[in-house]
Amino acid sequence: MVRPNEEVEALLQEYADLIAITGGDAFKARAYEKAARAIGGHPADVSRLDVAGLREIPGVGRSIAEKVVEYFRTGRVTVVEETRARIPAGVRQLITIPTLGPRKAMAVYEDLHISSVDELADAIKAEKLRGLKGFGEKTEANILHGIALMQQAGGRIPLSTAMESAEEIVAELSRITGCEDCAYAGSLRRMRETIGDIDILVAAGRSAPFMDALTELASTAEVIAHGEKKTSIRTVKGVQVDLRVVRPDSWGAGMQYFTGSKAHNIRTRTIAVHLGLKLSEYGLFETEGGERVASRSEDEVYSRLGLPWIPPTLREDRGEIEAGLRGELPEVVTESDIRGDLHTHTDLTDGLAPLEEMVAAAAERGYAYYAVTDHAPNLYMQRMTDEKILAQRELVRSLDGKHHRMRLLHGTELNIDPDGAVDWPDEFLQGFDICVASVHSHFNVDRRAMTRRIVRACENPHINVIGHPTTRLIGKRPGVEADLDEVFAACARTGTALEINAQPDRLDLGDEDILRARSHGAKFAVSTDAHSLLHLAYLRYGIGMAQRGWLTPEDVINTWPLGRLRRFLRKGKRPE
Ligand code: DGT
Ligand code: CA
Ligand code: CA
Ligand code: ZN
Repeated sequence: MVRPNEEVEALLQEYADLIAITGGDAFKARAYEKAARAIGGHPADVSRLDVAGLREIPGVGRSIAEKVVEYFRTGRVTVVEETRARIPAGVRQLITIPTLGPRKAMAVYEDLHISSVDELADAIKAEKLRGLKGFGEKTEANILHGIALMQQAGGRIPLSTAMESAEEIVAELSRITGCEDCAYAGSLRRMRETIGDIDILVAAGRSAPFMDALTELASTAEVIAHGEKKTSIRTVKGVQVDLRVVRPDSWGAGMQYFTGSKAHNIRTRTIAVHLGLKLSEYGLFETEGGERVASRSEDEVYSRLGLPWIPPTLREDRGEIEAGLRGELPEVVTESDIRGDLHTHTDLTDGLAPLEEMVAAAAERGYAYYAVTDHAPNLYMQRMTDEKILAQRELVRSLDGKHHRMRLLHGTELNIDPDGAVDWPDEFLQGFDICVASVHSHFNVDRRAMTRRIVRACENPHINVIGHPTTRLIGKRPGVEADLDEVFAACARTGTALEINAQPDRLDLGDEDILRARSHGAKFAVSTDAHSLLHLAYLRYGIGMAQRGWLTPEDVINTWPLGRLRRFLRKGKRPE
């Protein structure tokens, strides 16, 4: 199925449901349902059609066609957003139960005033749903199963989901009078790949206005605790948010404490004790006499402990304390060190945007260079051909240096087949400026074969980067079975970089693997694998992983000036 079509199908189906549960016109709801199915089953990619083209799909009229165009232009459809906002938060949370569905959600809300998942589970157990039309024993079992599924998946959420929610909440709370500082802390600030809950800190004299505001946000579905020191809510997406308000003079100590990790904090507290001090979320105090010696900034707190300020991404007790005490903390790579993206797609394969738009957006980010790496022929559904990629190369050459003087590299993302061979012969590969090579199929070959397969790709003189090296999908698919130490050593030996793929569901390599690969002396490319304009901004998550893997700009080839990068891409071959 074509991905954009699937997105539109889901969106129109949701809109049909929203119309139904807000008591809208039943005919209209059915029309949207029909159009959703027609678009879902349409063989061609609907993101490339204009209003006239869309209207040729059966069941798609002008108004629906315009919404589809709006969606691909702006990423949202105004009326859908507005309708969503009219549904009570509790019902929106109920709708997220995979086996309940919008109409039943509305029914339990209206008839039984149930407005949270927990209340619904309790009501089922107390057999309170038995009287409702359309609810039998089987439905009940089904709903309970759905709740269980949701709670399993709801254990930890992706970094990007948490980041989007947290940034919205921080922006809201920062607007309130009396707010001197507001930021997210916890595992989110440390950029862990998944987040248990979001921790937000506010510095202010009075806490009540912030605590109240959090419980009243449009995205708040449920209030778990509402107090003076701490308030916890659950959002409509099922994410828990903890808010603490601290006095401005203990902001630094509060941030240090609530950023964690717990393991890191145990180390800092122990150091404090050895110095005759006591460290808490309120500050650093003298054990005798209780005088406060540091609290206003994190810097002050660390400094009084004999440590430099430690980047949050390193605070996992993985050697950062020792390195800090010796004055040997790494200068970790930051987003602004990145000079270009080395793995991106266009609508020539499965990207959403044309080359010109991707290039213009990349140039806006201030990149010095940018690689276009569409899929190669062996990923059959992408229908790549020699002619198409060569025509693209012409276009790339014609745009080279045209946007803010950004230089373009023409590349491809090859498929590593089960033997370690790739799509094109050497003579053809020769023509690319950069080749990324990835495993996209046959994930289950045995460990030795998988290791040999990837090592062989590294030994190919044209392959520069191993894309998403483990192929894991966080929470969905484990990484491939391979002797990663052997792979990492091969990368270091052959001058092949390991990708840190910044797509939030991949984050591949992850932090532990990066640390291992780095110990073998391998180099890295932090790339977005962007399939749309918006994906270019995923870079920050890849940078989070790179920092957690202690990487410096020296380790990351796309922080290097173009000349040095080009020498690396030649892999020891003589310049042509
Ligand atoms: P998460 O939410 O599971 O992704 O991970 P964190 O690290 O955000 O953990 P969370 O939300 O339980 O607590 C936030 C931070 O607060 C944590 O990283 C360190 C600090 N903290 C919480 N409880 C304790 C504790 O019992 N002892 C110490 N030393 N620190 C704590
Ligand atoms: Ca947390
Ligand atoms: Ca928490
Ligand atoms: Zn790929």
